[in-house]
Amino acid sequence: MLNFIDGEWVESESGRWVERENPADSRVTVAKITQSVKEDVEKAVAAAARAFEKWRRIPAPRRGEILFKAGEILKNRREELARIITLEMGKILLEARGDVQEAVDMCYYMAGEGRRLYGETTPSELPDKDIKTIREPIGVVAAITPWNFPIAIPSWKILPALICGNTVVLKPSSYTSYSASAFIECLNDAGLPAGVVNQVNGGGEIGEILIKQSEVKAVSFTGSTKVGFEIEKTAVERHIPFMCEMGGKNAIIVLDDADIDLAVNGAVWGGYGTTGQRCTAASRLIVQESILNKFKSKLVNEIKKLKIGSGLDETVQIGPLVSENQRRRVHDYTQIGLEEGAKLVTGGKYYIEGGCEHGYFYEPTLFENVTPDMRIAQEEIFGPTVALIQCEDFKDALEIANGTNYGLSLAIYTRDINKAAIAEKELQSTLVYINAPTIGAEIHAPFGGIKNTGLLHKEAGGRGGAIDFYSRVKVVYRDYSGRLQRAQIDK
Ligand code: UN1
Repeated sequence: MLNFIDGEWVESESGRWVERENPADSRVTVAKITQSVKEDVEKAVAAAARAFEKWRRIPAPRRGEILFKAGEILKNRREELARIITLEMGKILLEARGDVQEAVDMCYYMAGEGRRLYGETTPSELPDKDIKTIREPIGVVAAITPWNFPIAIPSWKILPALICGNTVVLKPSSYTSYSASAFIECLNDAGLPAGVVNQVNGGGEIGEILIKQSEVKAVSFTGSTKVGFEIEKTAVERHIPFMCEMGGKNAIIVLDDADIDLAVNGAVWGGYGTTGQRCTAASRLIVQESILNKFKSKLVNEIKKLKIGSGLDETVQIGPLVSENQRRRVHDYTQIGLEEGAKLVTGGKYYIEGGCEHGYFYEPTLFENVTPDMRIAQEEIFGPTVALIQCEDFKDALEIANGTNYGLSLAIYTRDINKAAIAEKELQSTLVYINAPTIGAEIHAPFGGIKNTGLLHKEAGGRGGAIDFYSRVKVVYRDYSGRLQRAQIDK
């Protein structure tokens, strides 16, 4: 996979390449990726800075037409792109199609935003004078994206940035450069002018170099809290806006009045969908003690039915983990859970059956007797490991759910409308789900977190979403009185 700089696919000046293997069968190479160096980053940023001067002057509705066309191209190529995602990072085809669909939706939505980049008008306190606000782009935006949504997440960052008139340099995860390139190719085919979007491939050090370039005027990152905090520091030192979406330790609360079968289905989808590799994954199930046994036996029953294997097999529900490192990390947490005194209900092992021996497969894992302070109940694992935590009552459930350093997504299953209403207010996360699992955010509402998950700015649509991050407000005072008028002084 080449870099994409100033409208051209180019090899890095380093001449160095790395191979990306198929996580479902590590003997197979999926892509060869050019490894960038500082010079590549500088060229990409320079191209984006040049392109900005033209792009920002194109009327937003016209920019929107290009994004709309990109949506059409992505939709037409959805199947092919989904296969690339599955091959490269392992998620099952059904979900890979959803990954592409998020980008399609985001194209259409942001295309429409091109006609809705509203400002405000307000009367002045002085006669023959008015006040309006307009939105302006910021400049070159650095987008640093993870591997778990290899097309959706780049789309969340790039499309709103573009509609606002910014230009972008994307540094995708080194595990998913191929999927990212396929997405960038679609944007290019839609007719984006050269330099408006650029892609540099490489590891974390390339992201670091990127955000230190003086022409980079904003950074948007999704990934671990550790890296995100470093990026925030650099952004503050450089005095540029940042939006970091970081770790999560999401939970589903199940109260004794809940529809248990519905909650079990939600727990399986939320906990094991994408093999647990979502920042929104439900890695904690907080269940009221009176229904715990019933809930657990139904849950285990469902977990045992899950088919593990290559994501290309349409009958499979659990694909591999993205890498051997990630599998080791998941397995380390299994050991940690056992050492802490939690009890393994099911899973906890590498999965090497039925042709899976060459991939990074891991059994869907469930722990019980987990106490809220255990590391497996506090730290983000990012794999198919779920902790079952018992709670006494509603109040206890809320306390446990809120008792982590993260605040992305929390869910509650209950048929009591009053409890649902209280939970909506008391749960400490940006996303709250009632009678639905923690995953499945839609693109036209804001997305993000509080606490160590995220700070101020949010992604995606709606008020307080990405448009507010990728544009800034300018206030225009127009005085048509023909005389000097002094605010706060003249009456
Ligand atoms: C992520 O895991 O980083 O709500 C994003 C969801 C998806 C996005 C997940 N729409 O689960």
